[in-house]
Amino acid sequence: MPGYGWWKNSNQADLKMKIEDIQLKIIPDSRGKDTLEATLRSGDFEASASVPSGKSTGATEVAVLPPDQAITKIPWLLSQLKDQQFVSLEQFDFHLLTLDGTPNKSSLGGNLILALSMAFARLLAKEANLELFEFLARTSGTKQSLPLRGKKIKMPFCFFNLINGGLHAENSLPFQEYLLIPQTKSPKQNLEIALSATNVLKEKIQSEYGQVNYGDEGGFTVPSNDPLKGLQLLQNLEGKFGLDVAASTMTEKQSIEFYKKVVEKFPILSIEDPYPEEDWDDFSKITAELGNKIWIIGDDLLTTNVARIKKAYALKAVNAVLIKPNQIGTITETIQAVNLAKSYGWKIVVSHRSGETMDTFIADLAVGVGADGLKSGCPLQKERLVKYQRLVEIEGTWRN
Ligand code: 2PG
Ligand code: MG
Repeated sequence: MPGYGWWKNSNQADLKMKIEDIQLKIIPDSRGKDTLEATLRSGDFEASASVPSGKSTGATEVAVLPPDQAITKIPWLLSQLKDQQFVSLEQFDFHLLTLDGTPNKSSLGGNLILALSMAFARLLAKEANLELFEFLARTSGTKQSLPLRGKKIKMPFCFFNLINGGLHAENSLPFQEYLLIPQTKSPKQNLEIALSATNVLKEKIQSEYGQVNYGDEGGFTVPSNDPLKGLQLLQNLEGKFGLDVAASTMTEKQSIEFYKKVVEKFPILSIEDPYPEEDWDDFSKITAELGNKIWIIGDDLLTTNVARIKKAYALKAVNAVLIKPNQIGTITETIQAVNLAKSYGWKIVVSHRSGETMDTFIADLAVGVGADGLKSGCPLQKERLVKYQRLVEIEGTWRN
């Protein structure tokens, strides 16, 4: 741990970083699908990052380049980046956007650009002798948590997706995610609660259905068409509940009356994507009806995109946003989306994707931007667990 004075000595304006090497590897994600891991080197510093991929993707997400094509871009990219001095993450990211030159990052690929952006953030953090979450806090200007060491850090609630449905599970419930959201302020305690909840659920599902199966995010699957079944199974577990309906992937639309009843009957904290992603009117209606009681979270609706977030604010379509760096493709733009949503007073939930890697960047991002939640699937799958464990590590090491 760096000693006293770490803050004063890590003035970002003093940092200058030259990229000397880029390595790009193809690695398998949690579904066994190819994805990218980038490593950047600058002087004595080296940093890596890998990117996830979604299955229930929003139509307005940035383009993804097949990993083998991304590899062919590296010699040219290196020739463009070498010998340039970068003084900030923002400068580096905007340089990549200029090199890409397309509105949806289709030339270099949002996945390649994001892997480089994340790795560069880690390089800058290393050079400044900061933990990644501290670097991200400073970069995003998260005032309430600066300086982070020696003060109480705001930790996000954990959104544990214990029951998987929709596109993430075969022969399963119509809604994509049934989340348990324990309400203690400690990620360590919340993780313990979620892990013991998985034992209870496993027994319940085993005795009711005679077998136990798992979905893409490591949660249980349940062979039922009844959208309420997942919530009934969560009943009596410790914490509030969340739903990700992922309505863009469904054929049938639920009525507002249905959602009102759900909120009356269960301890609901949040409902994500209750309607398909171009259904702005229905989003506005449900936020008017239920927004004073629960979080209406926009995921496919907003795709971490500042223009869509502005539209949602104008239409009062949500009161919370899901933040996924790979929907927009750079960490700088991700932070812009967070800061805009915060200026509207919305809740911020940082999220993984259904195809994940062992990278824990989003845990640092959630703490760094002072998010209200971190959604990272079911802790029974290692790619999900490591992100919750990183929160526990931050809590144990840096929080008073
Ligand atoms: C979601 C995500 C992550 P996907 O809809 O919120 O849980 O799924 O990555 O498949 O878009
Ligand atoms: Mg979603």
